[in-house]
Amino acid sequence: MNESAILKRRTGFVLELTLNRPDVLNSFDRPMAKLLQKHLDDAREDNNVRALLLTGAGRAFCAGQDLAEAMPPDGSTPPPIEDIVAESYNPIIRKLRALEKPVVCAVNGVAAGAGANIALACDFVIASTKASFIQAFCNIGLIPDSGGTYFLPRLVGLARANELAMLGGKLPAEEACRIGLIYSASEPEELVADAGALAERLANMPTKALGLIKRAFNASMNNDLESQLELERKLQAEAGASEDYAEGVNAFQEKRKPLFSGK
Ligand code: T3D
Repeated sequence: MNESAILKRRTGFVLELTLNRPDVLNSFDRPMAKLLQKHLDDAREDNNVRALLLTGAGRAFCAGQDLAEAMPPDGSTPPPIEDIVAESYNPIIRKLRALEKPVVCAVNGVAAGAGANIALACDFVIASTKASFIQAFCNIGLIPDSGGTYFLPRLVGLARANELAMLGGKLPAEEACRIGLIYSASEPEELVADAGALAERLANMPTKALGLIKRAFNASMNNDLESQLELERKLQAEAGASEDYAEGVNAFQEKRKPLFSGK
């Protein structure tokens, strides 16, 4: 496994992962997809990681599937497309959504195909005003994968989802922000600082509660109100048993800033 395809850096409680194949706009081949899966597994297990920051090296965030792997130019037999989806992208999306820690995606440049949808599966997407989002799939005769058909209509409604998925155009970051597809847009020279500050802020919040919020929102996509109320009752019991809940209330009563441990 070529470990340099994703760079890893820890600052405080934030783990930063940088997609690092800039010559091919950080597109994913299978080893790189497996490496991201491994880093997500490690992040889940490491109690000192309380927020994840995902970004890309060079001028792009990620151009999705490496098309040279999907259809080798030398004419050799490509891996079955359904295997690529099942082994590369579906596990990444599942792991991102199941990770009970906040994930910030700093989209530094174009995010296309699976690259766009991996970003949208993160909890906060903050993009450079020079970045854009392209559901590039239909431009090459494919359908959105990596959760695109799930998240797009939920995030922006069917009309805009149809536009993005069926016309495959370039959506600039500020427009993506305006329609509610992403959290915010930053000037290019401010993106690193803005995304880092957001990740650091999240990493010092009550991690357990943030994780439970994520679990509740994941479930709410498919639940009716009654099921969701019941789930909230159970998850609130979990949150209420955390050390951070005790600290939060104590700090309030003592009129000081809380110091959350993530436990
Ligand atoms: O098996 C399966 O396919 C199933 C899985 C599907 C998941 C998917 O993600 S399907 C969608 C795959 N992605 C795309 O179709 C996007 C393809 N790329 C583009 O449309 C454009 O590159 C961009 C709009 C993203 C950026 O355009 P631009 O003009 O800024 O850059 P460029 O010149 O097109 O690309 C720069 C280099 O990156 C170029 O290489 P070169 O000529 O300098 O040697 C280009 O070939 C390479 N590159 C860009 N995207 C990919 C790629 N190489 C491999 N795979 C890519 N996806």
